[in-house]
Amino acid sequence: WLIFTDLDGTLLDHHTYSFSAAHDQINRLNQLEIPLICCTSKTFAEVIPLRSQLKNRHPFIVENGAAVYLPLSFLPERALQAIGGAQLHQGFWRFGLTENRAHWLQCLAQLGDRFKGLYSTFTALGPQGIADATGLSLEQAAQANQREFSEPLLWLGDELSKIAFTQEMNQLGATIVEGGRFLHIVGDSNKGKAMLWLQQIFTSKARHSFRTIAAGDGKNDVPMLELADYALVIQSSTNPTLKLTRTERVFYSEHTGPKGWANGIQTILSM
Ligand code: 2M8
Ligand code: MG
Ligand code: MG
Repeated sequence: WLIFTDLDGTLLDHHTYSFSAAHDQINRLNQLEIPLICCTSKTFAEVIPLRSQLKNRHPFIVENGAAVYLPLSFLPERALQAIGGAQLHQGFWRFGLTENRAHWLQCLAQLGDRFKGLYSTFTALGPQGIADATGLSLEQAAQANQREFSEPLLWLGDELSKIAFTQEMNQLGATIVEGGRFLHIVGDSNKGKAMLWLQQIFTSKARHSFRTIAAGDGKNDVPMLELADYALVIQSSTNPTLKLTRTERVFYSEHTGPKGWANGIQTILSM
């Protein structure tokens, strides 16, 4: 098994960011040596402290699939060279799968004043603004703002102008992904593509295939929920429950956040 999990609203409570209700299930996965792979909108700087709280040593995916990080010892030098594109980043190998943050900020700048006042970017909000919008501490908000490959923004306008904005950004090569609170400007990457990319690395390393579970609660999780062998859709406390195209091997959690996650993972693993 490989388990790919979203964090906010899935493994972490949407409001408190606590994973205590999933604590026992996380320990069970560690005992069973089932890799728990964080696949999140969060940044590298946010995942590092969370990973140590979770006692997690596995690779992880950040910024909605824009980059994959591997621990330095995860692959031998030869395998890294065969893949290509690895960059050393603060004690990890980073694989960027899309353009960087500066590129997406340039695209926004190209729109000029047309959507002025209808959104506020993370860059404009700054740590205090991000903390106010999310309930994160100032320190955590600063980590959320250390983005490498994407730019989240708070949409302040109506639905129609959001559609127009999305179309214009699409024409510039950007994709607009909805998270729990924010719109994320990303490239051609998503959580599903990054999951398959990393699954392939695990498969070549182990020389056997894995059954995969993806768990998530938001629209940004749909690509991985559609592609994994088993999908665990977590009930959201703020948005309508996701609808997937697939009907086979999909589980809908009975509870929101980490409680729903823990029960759902247990159900799937015991099948
Ligand atoms: C943002 O991500 C969530 C994910 O659903 C959202 O869009 O609401 C990201 O900026 C992330 O870095 C941050 O930690 C999170 C905080 O709620 O918001
Ligand atoms: Mg989520
Ligand atoms: Mg997320």
